[in-house]
Amino acid sequence: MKTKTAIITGASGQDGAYLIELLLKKNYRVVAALRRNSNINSSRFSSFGLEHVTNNFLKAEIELTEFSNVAKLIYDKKPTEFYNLAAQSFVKTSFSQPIYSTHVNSLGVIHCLEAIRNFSPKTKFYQASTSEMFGNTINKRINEKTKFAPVSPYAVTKLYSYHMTKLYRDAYNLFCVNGILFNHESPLRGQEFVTQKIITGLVKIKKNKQKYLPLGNLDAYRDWGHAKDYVKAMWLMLQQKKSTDYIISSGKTHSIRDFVNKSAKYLGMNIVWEGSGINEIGYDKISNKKIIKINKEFYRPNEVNYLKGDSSKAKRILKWKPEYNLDRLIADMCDAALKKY
Ligand code: NAP
Ligand code: G4F
Repeated sequence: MKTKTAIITGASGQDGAYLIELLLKKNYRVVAALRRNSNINSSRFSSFGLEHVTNNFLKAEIELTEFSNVAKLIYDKKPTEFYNLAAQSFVKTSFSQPIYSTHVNSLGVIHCLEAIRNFSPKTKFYQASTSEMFGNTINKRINEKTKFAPVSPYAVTKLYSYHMTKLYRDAYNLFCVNGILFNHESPLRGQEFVTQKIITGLVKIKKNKQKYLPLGNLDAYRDWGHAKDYVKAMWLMLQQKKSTDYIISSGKTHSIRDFVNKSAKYLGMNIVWEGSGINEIGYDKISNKKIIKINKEFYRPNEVNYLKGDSSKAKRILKWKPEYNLDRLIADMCDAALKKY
């Protein structure tokens, strides 16, 4: 059988690392598309023993906002599959850098689609879409038919790309898929995202390397899964006969406060909350120390208060079955942080 080639943009990110590992196990030739200065971040896939380029693991330089970079890579490699994971992915930064976020998350995607249409129309395209596009859907389970109502620049940039991906599928008959993924985390999650920030902070406090953990809105709810499970869904989406869009989620939702309580419990702490709003404080009953403070800086101008997804379609068609629940995810992240610090 002919070796399949996959290009992965955002290869130095959390999902990139897990997807590289998965595809290499499936005997793909993987091209990790990286920015020039992504080298410092290639530590993520180095953690899987991928230090050096081999016949099946190649690296290519890409800046998604440069059409010539994207076009040349697609023209040269004519990949079987193209996973577009690159993005300015931090919602809070999209409020301070909306134009830059649009360049990467919206124009970057049309660069990929145009290059595929012109130079490699048989390439199957995966777009990293997001649950953020739905905005506020209080107490509703979100499925592929739920109305979009984005409330951040990030979500708007991603919604443009969602529609373009669908348009290229419908108008040009290309194999284009939107994976609409809910929050997924792992030991490789970036330090700025709330789950990693909480776990790293609590571990450092436990080891006397940090005094306080400053947080923002504790009452937002997120539907969290493990990145390792979610990249399997990405791959499955591109193995189908027909291209369509899928929601990938755990189907359960928890507040940031729940996540703090559960992580603290796993680490042998017991948080008691006192006060409210900006004056709320978290004490550890075991050490009798004040360890969590609220800081306005971590609030956003607009918030998605509640996310809960319904992955029935992915379970039915892709036979996707996640292995991790929230407790296992927290255990995996805490164990990794305890080892690291
Ligand atoms: P991540 O860890 O933040 O990784 C983002 C990647 O994009 C990094 O490799 C980064 O490279 C690359 N990148 C950023 N700007 C670029 C540019 N201009 N040109 C080329 N590469 C660029 O994100 P992730 O958590 O793995 O998420 C992967 C994708 O899924 C993103 O598109 C994200 O928006 C989307 N998504 C994530 C989640 C989630 O919960 N994780 C949920 C739904 C959707 P550098 O290392 O050089 O910065
Ligand atoms: O971890 P977060 O920064 O993730 P967010 O905003 O939900 O976005 C992530 O998931 C999306 C999918 O739904 C992806 F598309 C996106 O790329 C990214 O991966 O924040 C989660 C929640 C927010 O409600 C935020 O307001 O946690 C709240 N939060 C409270 N304190 C905080 C903090 N978030 C961060 N980052 N830092 C805090 O101190």
